[in-house]
Amino acid sequence: MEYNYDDQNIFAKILRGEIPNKTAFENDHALAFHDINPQAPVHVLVIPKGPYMSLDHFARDASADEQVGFFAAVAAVCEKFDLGQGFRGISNTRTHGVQEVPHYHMHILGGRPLGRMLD
Ligand code: IU
Repeated sequence: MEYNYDDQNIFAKILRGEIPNKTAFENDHALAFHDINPQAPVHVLVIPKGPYMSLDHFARDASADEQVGFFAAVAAVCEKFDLGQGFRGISNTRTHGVQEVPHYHMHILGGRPLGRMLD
């Protein structure tokens, strides 16, 4: 699926430093920051620095270095917030997935038992 990345989305502005964020971790290819409306004791969003709208676009179009950097950031967040008892990684995608911000992000939720998620 082709797509037009909107560089005015809120996470693009965060990446450019135009809007502040509460950074949890950063490397060359990814930024992790605390969600402004946390749904769990730990609720961090991990985003790639490149212009990818969704999980499938990132998986298809990002370079190996970008993908490794992104997942290194996911691992660093899990380590930093002591998520050894478990967590949930979610990437809401487009309309059916109720994605609100059109820049790929993975929610990392943890710090308490999360229950089943079926919807
Ligand atoms: P999405 O449905 O997966 O696209 O959810 C977007 C998330 O981004 C949601 O949990 C918001 O609370 C969060 N967020 C944020 O952390 N900072 C912002 O400035 C905005 C949204 I707008």
